[in-house]
Amino acid sequence: MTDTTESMTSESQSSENLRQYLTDNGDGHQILSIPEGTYKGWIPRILYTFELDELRLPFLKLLSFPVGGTALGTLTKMKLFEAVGNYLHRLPVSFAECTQLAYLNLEFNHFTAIPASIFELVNLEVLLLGDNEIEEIPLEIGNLVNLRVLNLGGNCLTNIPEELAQCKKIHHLNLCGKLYPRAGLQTVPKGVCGLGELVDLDLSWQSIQTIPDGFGYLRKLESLNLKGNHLVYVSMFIQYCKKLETVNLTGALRYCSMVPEAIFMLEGLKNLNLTGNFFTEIPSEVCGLRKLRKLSIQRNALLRLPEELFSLEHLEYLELGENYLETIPNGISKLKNLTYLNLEQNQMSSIHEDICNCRSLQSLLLGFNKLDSVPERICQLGNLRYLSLDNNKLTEIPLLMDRLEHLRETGGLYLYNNSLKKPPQAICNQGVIPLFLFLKEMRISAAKHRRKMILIGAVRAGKTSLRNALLLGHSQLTAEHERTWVLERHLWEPESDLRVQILDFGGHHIYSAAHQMFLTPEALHLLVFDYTKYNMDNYDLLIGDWLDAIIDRAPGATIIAVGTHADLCSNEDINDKTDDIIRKMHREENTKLTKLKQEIAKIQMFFDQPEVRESRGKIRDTKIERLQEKMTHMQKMLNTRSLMPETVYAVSCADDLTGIEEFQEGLILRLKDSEEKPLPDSWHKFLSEIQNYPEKILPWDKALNIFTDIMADMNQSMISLGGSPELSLGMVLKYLHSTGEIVWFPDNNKLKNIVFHRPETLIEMLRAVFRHDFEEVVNFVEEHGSQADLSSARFDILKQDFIKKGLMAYELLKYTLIHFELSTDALSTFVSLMLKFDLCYEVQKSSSNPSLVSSPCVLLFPWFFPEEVPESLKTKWPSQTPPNTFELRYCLKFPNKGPPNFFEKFSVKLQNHVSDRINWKSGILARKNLSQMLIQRTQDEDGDLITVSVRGTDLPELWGLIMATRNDFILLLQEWPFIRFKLNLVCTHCILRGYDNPYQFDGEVLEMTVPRATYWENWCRNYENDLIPACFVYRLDPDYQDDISKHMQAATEFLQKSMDAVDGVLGLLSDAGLMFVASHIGFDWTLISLSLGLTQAQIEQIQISHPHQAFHQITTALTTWRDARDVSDDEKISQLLTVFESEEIGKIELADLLRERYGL
Ligand SMILES: Nc1nc2c(ncn2[C@@H]2O[C@H](COP(=O)(O)OP(=O)(O)OP(=O)(O)O)[C@@H](O)[C@H]2O)c(=O)[nH]1
Ligand SMILES: [Mg+2]
Repeated sequence: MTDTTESMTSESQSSENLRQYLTDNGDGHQILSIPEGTYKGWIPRILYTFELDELRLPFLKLLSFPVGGTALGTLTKMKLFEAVGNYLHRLPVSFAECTQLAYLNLEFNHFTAIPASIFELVNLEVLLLGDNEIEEIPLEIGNLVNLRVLNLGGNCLTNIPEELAQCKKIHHLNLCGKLYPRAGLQTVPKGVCGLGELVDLDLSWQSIQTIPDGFGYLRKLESLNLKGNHLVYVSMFIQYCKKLETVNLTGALRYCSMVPEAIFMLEGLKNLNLTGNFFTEIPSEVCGLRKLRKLSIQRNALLRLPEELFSLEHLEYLELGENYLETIPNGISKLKNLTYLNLEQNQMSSIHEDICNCRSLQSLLLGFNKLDSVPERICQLGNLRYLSLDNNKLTEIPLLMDRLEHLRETGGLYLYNNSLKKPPQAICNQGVIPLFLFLKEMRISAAKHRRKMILIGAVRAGKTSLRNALLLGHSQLTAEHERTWVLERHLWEPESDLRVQILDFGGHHIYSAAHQMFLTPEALHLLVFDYTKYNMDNYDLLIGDWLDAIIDRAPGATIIAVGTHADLCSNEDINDKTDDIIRKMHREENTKLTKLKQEIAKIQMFFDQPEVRESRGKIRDTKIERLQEKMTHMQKMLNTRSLMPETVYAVSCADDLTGIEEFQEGLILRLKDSEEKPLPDSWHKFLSEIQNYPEKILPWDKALNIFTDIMADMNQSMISLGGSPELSLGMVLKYLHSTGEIVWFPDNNKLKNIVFHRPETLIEMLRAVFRHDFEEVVNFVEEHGSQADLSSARFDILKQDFIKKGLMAYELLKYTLIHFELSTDALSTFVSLMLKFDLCYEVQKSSSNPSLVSSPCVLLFPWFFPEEVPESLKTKWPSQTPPNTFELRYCLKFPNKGPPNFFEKFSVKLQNHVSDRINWKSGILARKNLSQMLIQRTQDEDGDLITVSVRGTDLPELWGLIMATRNDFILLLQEWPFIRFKLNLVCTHCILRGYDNPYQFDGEVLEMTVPRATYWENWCRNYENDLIPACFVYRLDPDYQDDISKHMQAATEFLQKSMDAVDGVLGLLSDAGLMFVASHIGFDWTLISLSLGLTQAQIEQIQISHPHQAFHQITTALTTWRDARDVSDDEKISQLLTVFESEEIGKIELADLLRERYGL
């Protein structure tokens, strides 16, 4: 009783245990999967009571299954049975009951024969009996007509019955033998040749000698493994196996002297393995395998490779190790898709340069050869992840090896067991990272050519994408939104002895102001444009203006033109555009040359005049001096012309990289066309030392210390340099600046004191200020604020001043650059730098901007003026000239386009003449005393137009403003000597009368003063009957005061006539009215002033303030009188008339005239 209970308990326990491995897949499907090794040699019998669909019993050391009542045969619903890796050698007869079984896996057991019960399982689709000890396949195999997969591999089969052919559905058949003892199939069995659905056939490790004709019946065969057979004959019928993609013949052809011809007829073949045979050659017929991707001929006796091999354009994987190859022939680069090439353990003493064009290569195995060198260009194989060069005879490796970036990540560079000297073997043995660092250092001192290369051109021309193509060797287009911000600097080393510092400028116009800091005549300039954007009308915008910018700043510079986006243009289009560009470049250059020569000849002619020749050098004449200066400047320009490019490189930076290779070759030639200049050891040492200097900016004194220490250390004299340490250092710095390694401006005494030993610092400083997103990015942080003496409230005010008006207070600048930790000196030098290059201007502190009065200095950045026209413009400057007001106006027209940044610079110069400015992007409204000034720029298809207008009652002052601004722009335009412009004075008469199309006088009129004793003329050609005051056309001559009152009389009279003059006292007491009065008064004005009540002291003050300007003195006296009296206007008038009519003054006529004119 107890026994039974116990056994029941243990049974229910083991049943519970077993159930944990039971799963139900949801649709009532029961699966029992007992994990490996759970039981050893047994399984609970309860198992046979389950209703199982699938049963998995792997590696449980099972010897057999029970027979009798509770046996395998009870699991009749079972569809899958797997008992891999046990010790089974038989199955119970009852297993035949499991007729629903479709999948049976008994691999890795001890069966010596296929159990008879299996042949009853006619629903079997997959039968896996691999790795047993089965010798025979009985005829009954033919019963299993539903079989699709049959694995009998790894047994000891001696013969295969023909009945196998009845299993017509088989598509995977494994009949491979064992390495030892070798199985005995001598030919491909007939039963196999009858399986028309066969896709995958493994017959490896048999003793097959023939592939019979019947093999051709296997039309669906894709993969065939015949490894380790003894083939002597392959039927030509194999070519009917058109789907065959993979054939493994490893060691199977040792009895063949040649690869059987039939193999090369397999047109669809993708993988062919011929490893381990004895071939000395690959037949040229290999070219028939047009789709081949993977070819292994490892461990043969190959002596050479046929050219035809390289016609296999799809080849990705080529394994040729352990042969007798002596070289890689030219042509291998035709294998564009090759990613793996193994040539280890051959006899190679050299490899053809052409290997360097196999750009897809990821693994290149060249170990165990006799190589004494590797091509320099191997460093172009940018995709390499594995490169073995160990066990060769290398004495040096290419110094640019570190360009193989991926090797750094994978560490897959092998150089052991060579005789390396450069770099030393010991360094190479240390691994990839130390080696790469060493190479970089070594190149700095070894480079023979150092150049700066500048990429310049319009916004989105393709500069950065071009730079990427050059630097990376493959396409990397920038994204739509990516713009270069100010500029970027990159080191490019296309060859180990050539170091190129690339400066890639952002094309945005705000940044173009910064270009000039970096352009140097020694640099090579790449002028980049986009072919798709070019049309015959925008030459200047895309090319001409940029060409000028280079020539202006870097006279004599080498210029190369590159058009990008060639992938988007037809050849015809490119040719047409190129012709047009070249023609225009040369035409414009020739025009400039002719003009220059003409100008020089003109000045020369002037100098050649006898009287000029006489006086030259004797008396100081500013005109002659100025002309002399001009001529020297022009001669210099003439002598330092850059050669215009003769060609335009058309390139695509997109994936196809069309034209890039040719462009790069041409570019390198140009970059190296100067004399070789290796860096002397001491200079190199100096460069490395300053590059390690920790501060952001290197002061001159510090540089000098470093330099003299090095020279002393190396025991070098400076005689051969400049003599003194200062001069020598100057030479070194100049050279390093011209090669782009550092930035240094020696021409300016203040700037000379700092060296930008890391040019990035300067770039970053410029970027800190010149940022389009200043408003969002620069915010207040307490800690920085206190360092820059800024409170949060003041920061806000100053920031607004900068964003809205372009005014940068010193404190804000300091705050913006706080991260650079600049000393006061360095900061002020940076300011000088920006001033020197016209990036900003210092403004006078003005009471009109009280928030900035306390700043030590204020800078104006016209590039940051707001876009919108101010609201107040309409009221402050009504479209019609107000009554009793003069208006003078001139226009400056640039037929194509104004010079870059001209308006901004002009705007800044204006600072000297006016106050109360309101600035916006395209205009300025300003004031001087009571005169107002409006400057506006407009653009249309005819070009750029700048209009300068002044309004007020003080005509001499208005003329003063006109002349001051005109002189400014004439001075500014000297920077662009070839710019075409037209200057016109707009007819004041037409303006004041409100005529629609005012007449325009030629700008030359501004060079003259008003003719003497001519007050009224009919000069306006639109209205020839109208008499107009002469002083509307020619400026009043400040040196000739006698006439002024007459001219003013004419001017004020004109005002009165042409407008509805304001009558009565108001009219007379207005500025214009008093000017009218003044124009009728002469030298007796002092007497009149005294009579009107001005003191002698006041009169003298007026005389001092306006020396030699009688008219001005009179009007000032009259307005002073008017403004000082605290009586009614009527009383003022009556006082004035009384004085005129007094006996002492005796100007009764004037009094009458005034009465009549103003209706008094
Ligand atoms: N299809 C094609 N697109 C190009 C090519 N070169 C440049 N691009 C595209 O043109 C746009 C501008 O290219 P970038 O290289 O950024 O031009 P950039 O001159 O550096 O522009 P900025 O730095 O803003 O002055 C990007 O969208 C690029 O992807 C080319 O050769 N072919
Ligand atoms: Mg760019």
